[in-house]
Amino acid sequence: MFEVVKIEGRARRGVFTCAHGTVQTPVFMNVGTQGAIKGAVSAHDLKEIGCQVELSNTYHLHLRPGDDVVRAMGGLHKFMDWDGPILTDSGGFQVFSLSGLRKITEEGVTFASHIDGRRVFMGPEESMRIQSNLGSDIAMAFDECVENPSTREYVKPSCERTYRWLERCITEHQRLNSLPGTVNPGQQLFGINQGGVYPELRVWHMQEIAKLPCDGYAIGGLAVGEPTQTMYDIIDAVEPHMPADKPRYLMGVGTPSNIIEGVARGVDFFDCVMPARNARHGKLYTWEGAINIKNEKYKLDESPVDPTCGCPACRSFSRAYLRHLFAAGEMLAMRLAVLHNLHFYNELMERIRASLENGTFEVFRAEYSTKLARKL
Ligand code: PRF
Ligand code: ZN
Repeated sequence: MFEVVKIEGRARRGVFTCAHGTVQTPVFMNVGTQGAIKGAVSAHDLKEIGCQVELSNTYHLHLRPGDDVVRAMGGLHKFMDWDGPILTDSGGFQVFSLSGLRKITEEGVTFASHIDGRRVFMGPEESMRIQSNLGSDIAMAFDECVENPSTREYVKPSCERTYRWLERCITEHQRLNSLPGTVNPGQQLFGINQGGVYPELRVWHMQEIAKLPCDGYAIGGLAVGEPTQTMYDIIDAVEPHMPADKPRYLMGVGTPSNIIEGVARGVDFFDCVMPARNARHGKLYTWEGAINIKNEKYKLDESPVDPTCGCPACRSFSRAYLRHLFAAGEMLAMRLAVLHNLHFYNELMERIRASLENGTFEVFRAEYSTKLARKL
């Protein structure tokens, strides 16, 4: 269930309800690909840094430990001890970005596991069964994410097939939810828009999937090689055709300014590995712009990463100490840095939501969309 409670321009402040609670939107989902956030961060830490939704992956958990194992352990919520909302991606992206040789047919995709090279088949039904075994609150449709730019000759039949895959996902998802003993019978299903960088394919695909009974709609196939402005143009083209009463999710995006610009274009859900990945490389966000904590200039800096930040790292430790941990290759460096960056993203969303409530989102956007892109 989704309710839009405030609108400013095209930006929406909403409340999404699922089997494990309510989600205040716009929201950034924290990516825990394999049931943990990279950088030794557990589900318990996620609570402390203001995370609302945890995101895990069908592809990874199917290959290891196996979705049958997760199901036998009572589902992903119990397995990782996170009782909040979980969204699982379908594998439609990871199969294309991580696995080696792959063969796509109408049935689905045969690919080589990135772990041991073993051949695995995944189609819409397999993806739905895996996500049902994981027991996530939101399952994503099985799609093909093509890299940009791909030719129109490739993209057109691909997004037509992704449409047919969605029809199969819906049928299988409804069947699984009504089986006795299903881990999470309240699981919802989001469809995914594709169509490369071709506005007319994007709009056609969106209009078609909007007629199918999905609980929400995602825009996939962006932030995969196209210029940022092209990404914004595609969102602008697709958004008017997305059902206004359903949540909208921009997959795998992005930087703080991408998120602000996405919200301005009517997007409600985001996810990205970037804040965690940047953290592990020492790139930390502040409200004045990003810093590289490994820089010599922080050697004797007693201030926290961001003086206004309430994260576990900033509450206790100086920039000088974090810089030292990075230089010494301590695992604690990763952990503190990841906690800070994820907290920053969650706070970014909090501030966006507050500005929407006050009717000052455009003021916020004008101040921060470029400021947060600065490198200090
Ligand atoms: N499809 C799926 N997951 C995704 C994407 C997609 O297109 C993207 C693209 N940025 C990220 N994650 N299923
Ligand atoms: Zn902090």
